[in-house]
Amino acid sequence: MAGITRGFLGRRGDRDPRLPPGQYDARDQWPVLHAEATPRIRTETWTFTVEGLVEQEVSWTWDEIRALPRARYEGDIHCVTTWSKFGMTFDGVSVDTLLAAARPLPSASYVVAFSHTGYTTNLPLADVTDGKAWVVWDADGHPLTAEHGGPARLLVPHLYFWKSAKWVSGLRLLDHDEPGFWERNGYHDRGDPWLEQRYQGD
Ligand SMILES: Nc1nc2c(c(=O)[nH]1)N[C@H]1C(S)=C(S)[C@@H](COP(=O)(O)O)O[C@H]1N2
Ligand SMILES: [Mo]
Repeated sequence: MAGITRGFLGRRGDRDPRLPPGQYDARDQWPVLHAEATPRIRTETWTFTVEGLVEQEVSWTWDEIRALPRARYEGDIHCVTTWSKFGMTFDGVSVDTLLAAARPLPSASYVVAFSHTGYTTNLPLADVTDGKAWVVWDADGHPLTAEHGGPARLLVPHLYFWKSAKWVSGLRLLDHDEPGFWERNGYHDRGDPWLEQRYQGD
C-alpha cells in the first residue's frame, strides 16, 4: 500500500491529496508566528479554566490537567500564511474531557479561547467537540517550546492554525459568536483550509 501511495504521489504534476488549496508542504520547517512577545510562563503558576455558560466553572493547575486521561493527535496542520506540515504528533488532553467536567449549558454554542497573553480566537462549540480539539503540551514527543506556545496550546487542526491559541489559558462558552484577535483584523470567522476561508468574505 505504501508503495502504491509513493508511486501515485511521485508522478509528475500530481498534488499531495493532504495539501489543501493554496498551501505548500513546509517539510522539516516549523515556522514560528505570533503577534505578541513570547511569554515565559512557569508551570508552577499556570492554570486552565473553562468558564461562561457552564454548569460548573472549572480550573486546572499544571499537575491537575496532566493527570487527566491523555489524548493524541496525529496528522497535519495548516497555517493561513500557506505552509502545511504533515504527520505531526501532539499529546495532551481532549477538549471533550475538559468540557465534560464543566458541563456546557444548552445555550452554549460558541467558544472564545483565550491566552495568558490576552490573545483570543473564536470558534463554534461544534468545532472543538467530538474529538476535534485538544490542549497539548508535547509536539513530536518533546515538550512544546515557548515559541510554539508552551507550556500548553490549543490545537484545532481541522481549521487554520491561528485558531490554535498558543499559551492558552482557557475557554469561555457563549451563546453568540465573538470575533477574536485575528478575526477582528480581517481573518475569516471560521477558517476551514479545505474551503480556503482565509479572510473575511472568502
Ligand atoms: N497566543 C497566540 N497564539 C497564536 C497566534 C498569536 O499571535 N498569539 N498566532 C496564531 C497563528 S496566526 C499561527 S499560524 C500559529 C502559529 O503557531 P506556531 O508558531 O507554533 O507555528 O499560532 C496561532 N496561535
Ligand atoms: Mo497564521
